[in-house]
Amino acid sequence: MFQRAIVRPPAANFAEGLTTAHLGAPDVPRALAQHAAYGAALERCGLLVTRLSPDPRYPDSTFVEDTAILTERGAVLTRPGAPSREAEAAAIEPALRCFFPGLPRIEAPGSVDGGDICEAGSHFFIGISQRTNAEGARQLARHLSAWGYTTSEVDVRDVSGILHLKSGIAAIDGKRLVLMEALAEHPAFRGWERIVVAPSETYAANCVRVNEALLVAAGFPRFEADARKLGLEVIVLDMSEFEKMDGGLSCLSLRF
Ligand code: CIR
Repeated sequence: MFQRAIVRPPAANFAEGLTTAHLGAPDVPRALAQHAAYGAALERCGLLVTRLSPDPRYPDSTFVEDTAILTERGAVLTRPGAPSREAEAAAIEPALRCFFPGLPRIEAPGSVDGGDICEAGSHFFIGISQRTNAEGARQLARHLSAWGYTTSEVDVRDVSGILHLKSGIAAIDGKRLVLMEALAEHPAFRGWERIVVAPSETYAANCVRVNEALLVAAGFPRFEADARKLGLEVIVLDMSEFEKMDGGLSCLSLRF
């Protein structure tokens, strides 16, 4: 069960962030409205939501998920892999220290983006991507193993159309995974119950289980129908302005 979340609304210069999406520039007022609805959805799931101030020093800083890995047994501050985002970890550190006094960090030359880390029960899938490198994965695995978690790596560098591992997968719980089609047969997921997302709906694979609810992106009817069979409350959220900046539902919060 999650009790809290940390979010950071987008700053006025959100459109200056990194993107490969070619979907046009985000509309900031609209992004703020979508972000507010997202925060309200987390509250509806029972979470106490901390809203940090927008931080125009880092246009991508609304994607707080990338800055830390939070678990029930401890937390790790990441070292985001994009140079323009590296300092976001230090910027969020004070907000995390209140809850996680022991907060080891990923050290250079390691890099980790939280979007590459998928917690599924007591197992963590660690994506190797353009942002998370082998050294970062090794450091993170060491921390997680010390806390009694198991880990495995999934190299997504050759999977087209995804920035992070979690752009293509999500865990419903410790048995069930949502997977984009290109990852459905990956050996790392053998033995897991798999809900496969149609290629036309890949963006929907980044859904978020929050207590008894599942947050899903609006506009993906096939996945939404599958989600409604899972026995969870399905909360549908418009993510259009964040999708333009390569962001998904999970990126917008740190949940713990
Ligand atoms: C970036 O390229 O870093 C941001 N524009 C998007 C980050 C999305 N984060 C995530 O999927 N965890």
